[in-house]
Amino acid sequence: MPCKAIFLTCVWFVCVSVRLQPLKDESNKKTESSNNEHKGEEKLGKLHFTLDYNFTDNTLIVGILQAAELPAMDVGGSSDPYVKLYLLPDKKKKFETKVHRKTLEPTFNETFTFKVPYTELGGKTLVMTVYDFDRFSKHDAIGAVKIPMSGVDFSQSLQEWRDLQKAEKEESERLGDICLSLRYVPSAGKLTVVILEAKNLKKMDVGGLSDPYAKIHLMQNEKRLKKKKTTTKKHTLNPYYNESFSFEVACEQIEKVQIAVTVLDYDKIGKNDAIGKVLLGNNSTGTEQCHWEDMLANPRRPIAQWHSLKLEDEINALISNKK
Ligand SMILES: *[C@@H]1O[C@H](CO)[C@@H](O)[C@H](O)[C@H]1NC(C)=O
Ligand SMILES: *[C@@H]1O[C@H](CO)[C@@H](O)[C@H](O)[C@H]1NC(C)=O
Ligand SMILES: *[C@@H]1O[C@H](CO)[C@@H](O)[C@H](O)[C@H]1NC(C)=O
Ligand SMILES: *[C@@H]1O[C@H](CO)[C@@H](O)[C@H](O)[C@H]1NC(C)=O
Ligand SMILES: *[C@@H]1O[C@H](CO)[C@@H](O)[C@H](O)[C@H]1NC(C)=O
Ligand SMILES: [Ca+2]
Ligand SMILES: [Ca+2]
Repeated sequence: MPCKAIFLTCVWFVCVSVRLQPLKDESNKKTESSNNEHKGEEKLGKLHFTLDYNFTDNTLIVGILQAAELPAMDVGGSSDPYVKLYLLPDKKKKFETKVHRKTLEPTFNETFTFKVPYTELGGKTLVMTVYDFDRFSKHDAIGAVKIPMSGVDFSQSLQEWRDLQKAEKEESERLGDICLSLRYVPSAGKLTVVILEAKNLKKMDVGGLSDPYAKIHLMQNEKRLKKKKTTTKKHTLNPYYNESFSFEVACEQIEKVQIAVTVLDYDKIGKNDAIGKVLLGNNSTGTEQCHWEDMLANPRRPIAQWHSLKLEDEINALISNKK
């Protein structure tokens, strides 16, 4: 491992170590209180949602209204909740709400639409998971509500509060995480992307490793304007890059552009496979949107953040839901 003495990655380590201590205390407290109740049930808060089925255009409409009594996941006694939802067994088509900063009682008030024939609906399970957003580490799942569609009466619309249950471990299909920093200098019209590092990348090669590199596209209206790429790191799932790329983006243009970062596995023979992607900027969603907004709100300052890599169709589904 190379020395990671640069400022940006330092911030990450500091934050994580500051976070871990109080979190431990918190979980100790939780165990005590649940022992006292002698129910063995953790209080994870609750979620208010609606369910409707539109028989004309065969869509399941899920309204994520609000959450309440969420546990504090961060130092300072708060959380930054957002909700991810999908219809099992299809995990590729996922939706997510906006992140709400520093609150245990978020009002989301967003609706999401799954296209699914009524005859197939019975075999599916709606999963709504509340996460705590964290800039410098993996996001913690607070809890989830799972609803088998076979048990729902769709002759009328359903509106309900449900207690969050302990969420299952992150799906095994994880593609990995990438840490990058964004910096925008409006006066110079300069956008700088630093690809810092990636970790826990998916194994793409027979030997159980990958040869990752990242491609960075500046895009507008789905058109690629500029392309850059990092060096390739051989035989690793945790590459360290610290490579910087600058793009000229005028002030009037910055609200309209996107940065797509794709991590690929280099192969000597054949096509290089994409491992996963993140999309920042116009039309981005969830934590990516959060990062971009922070960059715009802090001109001249590099803002680093971890992101989970996503599949191309997952991103497209998230975007098409936003329009
Ligand atoms: C990361 O890149 C910056 C800018 O090029 C450089 O100043 C710094 O020394 C690098 N850090 C490491 C650990 O390579
Ligand atoms: C179902 O969808 C159709 C087509 O989008 C729309 O016209 C209709 O109002 C919807 N029905 C309900 C009950 O929302
Ligand atoms: C939720 O959204 C609807 C429609 O966009 C709006 O009419 C309503 O006022 C919103 N409610 C809250 C509590 O924000
Ligand atoms: C944003 O999404 C809309 C609808 O999907 C699309 O028409 C538009 O081109 C997108 N904007 C950019 C900058 O990609
Ligand atoms: C994204 O770009 C479209 C036009 O391409 C614009 O209508 C929309 O407001 C932009 N969205 C944001 C969040 O800036
Ligand atoms: Ca947080
Ligand atoms: Ca390879």
